[in-house]
Amino acid sequence: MKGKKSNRMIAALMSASMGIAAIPAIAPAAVSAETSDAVNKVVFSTDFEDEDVSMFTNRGENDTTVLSASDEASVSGSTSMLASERSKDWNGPAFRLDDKLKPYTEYYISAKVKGRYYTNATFSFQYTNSDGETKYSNLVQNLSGSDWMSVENVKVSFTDEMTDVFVYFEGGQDDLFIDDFVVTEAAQVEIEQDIPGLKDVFANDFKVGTALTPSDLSSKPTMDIVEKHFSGSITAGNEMKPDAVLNQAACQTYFEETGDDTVPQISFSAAKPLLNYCQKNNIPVRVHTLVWHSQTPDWFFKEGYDPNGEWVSKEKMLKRMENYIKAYFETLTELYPDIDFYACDVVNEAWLEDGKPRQPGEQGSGGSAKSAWVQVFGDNSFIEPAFTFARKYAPEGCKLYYNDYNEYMDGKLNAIVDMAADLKEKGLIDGIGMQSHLDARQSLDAAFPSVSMYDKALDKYCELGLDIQVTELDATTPENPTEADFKVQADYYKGIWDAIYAHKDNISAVVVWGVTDDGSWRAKQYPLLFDADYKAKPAFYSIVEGREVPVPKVIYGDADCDGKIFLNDAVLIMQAIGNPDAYGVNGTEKTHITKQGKINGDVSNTGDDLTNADALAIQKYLLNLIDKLPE
Ligand code: 9MR
Repeated sequence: MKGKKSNRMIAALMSASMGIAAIPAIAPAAVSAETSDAVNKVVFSTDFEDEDVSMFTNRGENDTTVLSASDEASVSGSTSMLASERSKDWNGPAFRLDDKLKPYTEYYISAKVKGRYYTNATFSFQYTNSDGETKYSNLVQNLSGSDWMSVENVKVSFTDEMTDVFVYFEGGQDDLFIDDFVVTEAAQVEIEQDIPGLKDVFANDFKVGTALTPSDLSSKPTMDIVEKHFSGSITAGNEMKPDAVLNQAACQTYFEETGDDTVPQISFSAAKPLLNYCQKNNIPVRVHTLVWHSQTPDWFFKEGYDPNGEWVSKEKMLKRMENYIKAYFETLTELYPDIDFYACDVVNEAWLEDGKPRQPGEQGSGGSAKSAWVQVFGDNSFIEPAFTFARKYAPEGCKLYYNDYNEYMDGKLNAIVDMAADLKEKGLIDGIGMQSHLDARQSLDAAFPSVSMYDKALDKYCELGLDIQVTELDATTPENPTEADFKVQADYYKGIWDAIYAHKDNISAVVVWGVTDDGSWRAKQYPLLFDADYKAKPAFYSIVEGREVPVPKVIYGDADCDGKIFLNDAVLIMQAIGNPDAYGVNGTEKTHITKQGKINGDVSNTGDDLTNADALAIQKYLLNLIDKLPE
């Protein structure tokens, strides 16, 4: 110890007008350069001048990395941390977060990294989920060069369901030097509470929801926005798609043990954090998606579940499809009996813009348009069995949708309408999912589709007599948007939303594809209603302006809000009193009493809490002992 100055664990306050190159944790996405006036706090910092590397470890198992203080290279002072004797790419210095930091809190991590001669390092994140599985994601890739490289203010956060949460450097096998490692706790952001909740404005019209990925769950402001605006419906952004659900190793093991290769094995471990959230908060879920050409592994269609195997026969694939859909719904409803899985995208994106099926082939081969389903079936004849099996196995109340993008373009639109009319006649389909990935561009004239084109598509789908859901709404600006671009985006959103509203009698849900711009799959084009600072954008205001939050109509006695007064209203009140955890306003049962139900049910001594007298008054009313409610 050379008695040098240490600045570890200083809780110094530091103004956060610094440039934040913020990359969301877990699902590394867009980089946004945000500034904020809020005050951030340094919670851990070391420049290794005290030669203490004890807060870091190697990555365990058989990681051979040895960590030491070194004066061979440094950025500040004369000392850094050296990670030597690395024998695998994945070996490297790691810093544990969950034993020092708080869950559901945003942190920024900065550090400097350098190879002895040259390096191509990656800064990564890992955690263990509630099933004991370890998940990894790359936060910053291509830290390449021979000099010091920086990771700057990389956003990380974690939930209380995650354990053994680490950030670490990896890549190559050469020595790595690390210096100036700083963890900053982001100032707590309060979302705007003085604006109307989107879901409340349209409460009498349709559900309003969004898509989430597990990384959203650890961001408190994101989830505050979800609760206020989007808690009418949640779609998993990726975690309920075939590639997330199908388990290749389990499929192969089942095949080896039974000789049966038609019973695909599935797991919802990726979706669990999201589904746990929906269950806890009583949020209805859209199931997205069962049968799709994309995000579906090729091995699912191959002999022996082997990506290099032969394609299976259509007969075998039909059996796999049935067993997969059966297992999907059975597992889901067994794990989450209380979640309202109210809609399911049974088939996604099967028609091309010219109204033809996709080209046959492996998913990755020659562009994203190819479909292994078409490869095995020869054409789009896999659609009908998919709906047949979904109808057979979906839980009661789960409506079945065909879902697609560019759904307003003639060729595709006509193909969807023809297909849907046929499926409707056979009683197999309930609705159309209009993804609605739109482009506002730089003027209303340039926007694609135009509002009137979108409106006409709505007309066509409505004529089918099926339900419609807007399933993935977003509308892009040009890159590097100006104020004027956001204004165009707002006008465009208003036009589109007005068109949707005009068809509201046929529309049961409108789902926006993400919460804040920086989390969008099209982040560079800022397509959503809230910005990276969690503020409502002009597009948000354009939708709610001129609209009122409807005052719910009180129907005295109608505690279950089904529009009728019946004995089950009295029963629900008694359940809510007797078992509030299950049936109270925040209850876990699907049939718990709602806030409105509580108001409706308060029919004796109005103004007090629900009591047995309320249940009794309803019974007296039903027996004609009193002639009106409240008594
Ligand atoms: O939002 C999803 C994004 O995170 C994935 O990288 C992408 C990969 O296919 O899928 C996105 O969601 C898609 C949705 O499932 C179907 N319609 C198009 C959406 C945007 O690509």
